[in-house]
Amino acid sequence: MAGNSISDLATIIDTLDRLGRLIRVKSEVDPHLDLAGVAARFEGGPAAVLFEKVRGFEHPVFTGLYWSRDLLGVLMGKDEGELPAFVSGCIAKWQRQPVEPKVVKSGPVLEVTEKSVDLGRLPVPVHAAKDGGPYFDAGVVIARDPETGVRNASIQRFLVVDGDTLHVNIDAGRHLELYLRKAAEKGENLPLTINVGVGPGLHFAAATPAEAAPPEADELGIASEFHEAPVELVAGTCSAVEMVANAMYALECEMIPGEVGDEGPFAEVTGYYARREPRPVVHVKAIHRRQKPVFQTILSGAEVWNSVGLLGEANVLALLQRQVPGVTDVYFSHGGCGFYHCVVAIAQKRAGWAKQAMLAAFAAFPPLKMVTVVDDDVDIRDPGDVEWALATRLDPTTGIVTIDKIFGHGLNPSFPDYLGAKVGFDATRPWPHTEEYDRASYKEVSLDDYEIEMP
Ligand SMILES: Cc1cc2nc3c(=O)[nH]c(=O)nc-3n(C[C@H](O)[C@H](O)[C@H](O)COP(=O)(O)O)c2cc1C
Ligand SMILES: [Mn+2]
Repeated sequence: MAGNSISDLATIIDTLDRLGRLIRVKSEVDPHLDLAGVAARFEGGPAAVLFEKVRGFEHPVFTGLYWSRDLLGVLMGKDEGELPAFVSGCIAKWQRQPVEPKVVKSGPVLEVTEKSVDLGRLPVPVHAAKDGGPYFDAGVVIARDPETGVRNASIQRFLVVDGDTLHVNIDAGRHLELYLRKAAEKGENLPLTINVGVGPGLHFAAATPAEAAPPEADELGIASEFHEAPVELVAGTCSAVEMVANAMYALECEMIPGEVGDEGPFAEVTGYYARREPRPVVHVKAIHRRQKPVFQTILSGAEVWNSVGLLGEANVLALLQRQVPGVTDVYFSHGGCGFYHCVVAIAQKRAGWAKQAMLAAFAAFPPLKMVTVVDDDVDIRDPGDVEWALATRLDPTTGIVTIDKIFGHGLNPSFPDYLGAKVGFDATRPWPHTEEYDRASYKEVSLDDYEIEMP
């Protein structure tokens, strides 16, 4: 398999184990609620979790690869603060000169093809008490534009309805929604594959927002940048849509435009349940897997904040650095569900640019609801420091911008039917700077120079 150490999930799990970053749950765990309950206890911590024995199933379940930036940084050989710039650098390289995916003859995912399709044999967990059932929520979806044939990658949640049927949640504006509409116009069905158990390169390619990866471009190529080698696919056996050659599992599926069934509720990234509503039906035609697969699942919290959020952050950073002089850093805070609140650091060059930064951030990532702009002496990853800037530098009479009746993210309950209001806070010092706003600080010292008795 071509690619570096982060291009394959089995290798990643071994690496985590070696680095002391893997928690192994040895006891048998019930995939119905208990597995997620145990995982939640480790959410955001320094290690991912492998559930070795899942009640009623042969194969293990893995979670937590994205729930800590520290863990992600260790895996990618970067400091966590360098991640947005690293990610946006990979996307920029792909935008300039894409390394196209390579279709290879075979791969680990084709080691076993199930004789019959039975989703009930896969260890798909039920996460939260009111969830509508077991969910695939970490699979990379590959589809082809029915007009142009261009491939798209995305992640969607899929509710298991029966042995060969899933119901899928496709948010407004997603490329899969566009493809389904185009298939309907042509009177065709839409084939797709769901690839479960891949590395962060493919996961990040799939989570790259539409603003950075337009539908004309095959965004699977983004994974090639992370893998430092062309991403490898294998041909589909049911359609012209490929599968990820080294995924743990790949499902070949088909959607019939117009066909809908109830999907939800699902404990979502917002901390609320997504409502049960009629959404598109997906028919599973074939299931392929490795000989010894590991099923990957994601608790919709920190793992999404650090994937959709990190990718959004990388895109906003790239755009702002092009358009707004002085922008030094961007962070999508976790209190803001990872992608509703963007904090921007700016080394001001002129008055008025903090508000330009707000507008540019909203345009670069439509799910954002709030943008807070601070000077570059504020730690944008520390909510206390951001609050300090708001408390001491924001002029509420001139520094708050609101925009009503604007498109936002439908999962956010304050955007019913994708419509709501947004707010920007200019918490920067007045320009030109005056002494009153200089931050007080103490001398940098080394405690090694002193003999200190601690209690
Ligand atoms: C774990 C995870 C779960 C996600 N679930 C959904 C989902 O259920 N529906 C959806 O439309 N987007 C979901 N997303 C977000 C999209 O995958 C993401 O915005 C992607 O960039 C969309 O791709 P597109 O621009 O090609 O449409 C999820 C992302 C992650 C990381
Ligand atoms: Mn896309």
